[in-house]
Amino acid sequence: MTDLLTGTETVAQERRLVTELPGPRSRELAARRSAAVTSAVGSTLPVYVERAAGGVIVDVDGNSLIDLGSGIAVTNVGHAQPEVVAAIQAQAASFLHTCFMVGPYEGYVAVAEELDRLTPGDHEKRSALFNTGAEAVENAVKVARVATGRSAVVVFDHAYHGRTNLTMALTAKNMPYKHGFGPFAGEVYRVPMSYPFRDEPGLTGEQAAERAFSMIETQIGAQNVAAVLIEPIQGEGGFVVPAPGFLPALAEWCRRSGAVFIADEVQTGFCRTGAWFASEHEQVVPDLITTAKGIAAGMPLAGLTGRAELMDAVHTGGLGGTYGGNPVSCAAALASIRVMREQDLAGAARAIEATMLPRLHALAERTGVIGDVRGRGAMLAVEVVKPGTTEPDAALTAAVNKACHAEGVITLTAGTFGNVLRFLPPLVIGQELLLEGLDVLDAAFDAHVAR
Ligand code: PLZ
Repeated sequence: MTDLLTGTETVAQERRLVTELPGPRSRELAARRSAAVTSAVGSTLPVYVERAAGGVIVDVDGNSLIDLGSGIAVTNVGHAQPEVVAAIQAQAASFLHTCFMVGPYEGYVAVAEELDRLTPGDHEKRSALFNTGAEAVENAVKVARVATGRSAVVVFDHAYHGRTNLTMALTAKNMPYKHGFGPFAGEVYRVPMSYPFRDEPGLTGEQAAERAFSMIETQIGAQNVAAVLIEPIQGEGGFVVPAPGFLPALAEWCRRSGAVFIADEVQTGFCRTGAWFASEHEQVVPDLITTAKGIAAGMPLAGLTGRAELMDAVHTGGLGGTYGGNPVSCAAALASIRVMREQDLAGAARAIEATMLPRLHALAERTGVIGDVRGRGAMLAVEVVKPGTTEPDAALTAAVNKACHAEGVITLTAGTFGNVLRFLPPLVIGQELLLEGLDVLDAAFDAHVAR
């Protein structure tokens, strides 16, 4: 079937396995790949993609897989969303690139207007656009340093902010992100995160924040801190939701200390957690906010948005890049944002939570190997442990993950200890498809948990 609007093939929203996984065409491509592509880049799935739409990915052998990963929280509006595809096609037919620093265009301005409007807080804001989440984070640090005249950046245990040199320094986990790649950028200080499942029981968000402040004040000095940078819900670190009160306390400490509070919403942004941005769940208003991933449905685009006086503290020409805010990416972003608004995808994320949470809790109850079920909206996870303990079980996590893939359901892992299974379905996924994905997950646990 061909979609009349875009000319793209539509894809049946179903799980259908017609070969073993990987099938023969995928195996052929895997052989070509290993002769051509460095083994330093890995892939989660054993199959190669031919097309995708909505909540389904079809591989080169004709197998149809349920996507509970969204290309790591990117295709929030669904794969190949027709209005987004049409916007990309129309922009591609007009012009592909001029470089905004050379020949400016409306799309960039319109995306900045949307970001200024949609991000938390009704203060005067300005935005700049980049290509990747890591680039947005790097630029947030640049802005904070110029605006404060200070250099120290505070980050948290389990944080993930990217793979460039500065963002590797900001990222917590050694393997695979940092190992052997140092020396890393300086003036980065790590303090304890609020991690309710692993903190002493009963530790409140405010107490966890105090623990961080005392470390900042003794080891760095509040007057040296340019920025406190945090993911409101940690992504790669394992969907860690800090205890209530933690984020507001950090924001308040920054206000008192003259430091910039930066929310990295690269993974949590754009309706993923049931709100436009995860900071909203605790009415936190960041000074700067980084966005990427879900902003443009798969086209490379990232944003940095914040208080006008901070963003404009940088000298003209101080921020930029050849491709930042590419016109095709901007067209994709504007169409995606329109779809999110018109289809209330924040509400869709909350509906996904309402479907999934009881299922995940029942799974935990039945299997005894899930120590924690957590997340918000369509950003949910289970932390897999040895029964009755908090001891991570990365081997079981990997086995269940692989079993899901073999049955045509795309799941992802995360976590400092590799023991978190995370779920990031496209927000438009159909209820039946989602339930079928959960059935497969149940069966994968049952097959691997000893009784
Ligand atoms: N900040 C919060 O989640 C990207 C990375 C996967 P880029 N997360 C997925 C991997 O193994 O590389 C991410 C994020 C948060 C920043 C980033 C970086 O975004 O667009 O990958 O640079």
